[in-house]
Amino acid sequence: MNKRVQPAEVSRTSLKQSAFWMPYTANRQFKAAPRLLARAEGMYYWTTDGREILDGQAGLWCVNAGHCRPKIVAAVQRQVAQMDFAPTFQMGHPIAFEFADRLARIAPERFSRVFFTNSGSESADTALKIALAYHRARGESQRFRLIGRERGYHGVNFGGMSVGGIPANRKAFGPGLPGVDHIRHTHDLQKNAFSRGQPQSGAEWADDLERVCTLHDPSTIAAVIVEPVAGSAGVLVPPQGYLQRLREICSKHGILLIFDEVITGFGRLGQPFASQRFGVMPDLFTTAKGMTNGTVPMGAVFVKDSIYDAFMDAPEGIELFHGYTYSGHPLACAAGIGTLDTYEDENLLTRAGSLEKHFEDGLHALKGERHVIDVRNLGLMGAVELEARKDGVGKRAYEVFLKAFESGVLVRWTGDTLAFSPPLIVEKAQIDRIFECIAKMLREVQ
Ligand code: PXG
Ligand code: PLP
Repeated sequence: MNKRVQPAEVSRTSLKQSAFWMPYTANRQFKAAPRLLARAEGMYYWTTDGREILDGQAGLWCVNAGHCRPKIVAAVQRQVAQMDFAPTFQMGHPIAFEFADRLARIAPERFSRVFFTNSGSESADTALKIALAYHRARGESQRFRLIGRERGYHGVNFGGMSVGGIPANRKAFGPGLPGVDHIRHTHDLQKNAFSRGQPQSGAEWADDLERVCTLHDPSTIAAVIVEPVAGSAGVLVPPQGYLQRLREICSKHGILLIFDEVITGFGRLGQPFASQRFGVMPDLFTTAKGMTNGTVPMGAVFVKDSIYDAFMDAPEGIELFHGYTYSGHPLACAAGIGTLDTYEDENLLTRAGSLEKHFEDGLHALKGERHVIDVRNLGLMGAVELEARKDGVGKRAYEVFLKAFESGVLVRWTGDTLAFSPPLIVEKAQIDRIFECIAKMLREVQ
């Protein structure tokens, strides 16, 4: 597997002037000392200088079946040669219908309708718009408010940013959508540090939604959007009973509950979707990432039949004035079908369940290592929170990330939290290697 890769055309010196404005990256720092990946297969990347890197973050939480899987590669190759693009506005192509039907088959019962987008951000904005239009279609257009949660991440477009709750993602971009409010987050180190799986304490934090309902009058609220497990903010696992309570409050007030399953969807928690793992059903849920194994950008919003039906009750004509040029793109659909085939062949959508205990034990063995103030996990999602160093938040975790990469292990860092989400094909020995590497690096950093 460890074939040497020819260095790409970019050299270190030329990158300094490169035209590529990199997303969510310290551009000047990176271009001065780049980390370049050239090839991938299974659990591994190879850098441009031929070093093997164990992928502990499934690309960016998306490569759930591992890299360059044959059925996905072949499906995309076939499709690109057969039909590169076809419109889905007032036109169709069979593969988009086929993929939507395949998706509906693995979704929870009564979620048999799928709206295609091209990313998690577009899924979030699409779900919020469907929620508003649904209420209007039913004569409740006074429901215009959208409620998110502190520390939530719903992508970077204006809707998702507005309901999102990570300060750095919001502060430079003005007031965002009107009519948005936030409920409190569920992170409490004093009560729940080092919880294995769902923390015991904190179901009552869902009652913060009642506070927001009282403040605004619940009949003005269209929807509440939350990640079942918050990913970007550093793997925040919902306390036992929390999501159930959120569901009850939404149902009581006629508010739609949206789960953002962009990370939790497609097997990350040991079931196809988090709603199945928690036994709590939203009204809509958003997906992306693992839907095509990251191969071609795509996302989708799944809606309950009753929501779709409300639109179809309207007089003949376009029922929802929304859609993207690339909604249902043929290459993405081909990648998605190849992905579902791979997940099914290898039972990957439930495999996280069988590895969860091993992953949890390995991760929690980091308790007691220097700087570690919390360890959290569910399914194959895990995080280690470090004490921030005096010279700046995030500096210590960044150093661990750099050192781990130098020694051949790729993990994610966000603030002072290290996050772990290996592809669902990961073997136990590879899980051990990731955590052993992190333990070693924690001993080496200041
Ligand atoms: N919702 C959730 C819950 C996400 O995790 C998005 C929406 C947006 O998806 P797109 O495809 O527009 O990026 C995400 C994406 C990280 C990290 O470092 C997380 C995401 C993306 C990039 C980095 O944790 N999540
Ligand atoms: N901007 C312009 C000028 C357009 O014509 C379109 C689509 O036709 C868009 C933006 C939206 O692009 P997309 O459908 O790829 O999201």
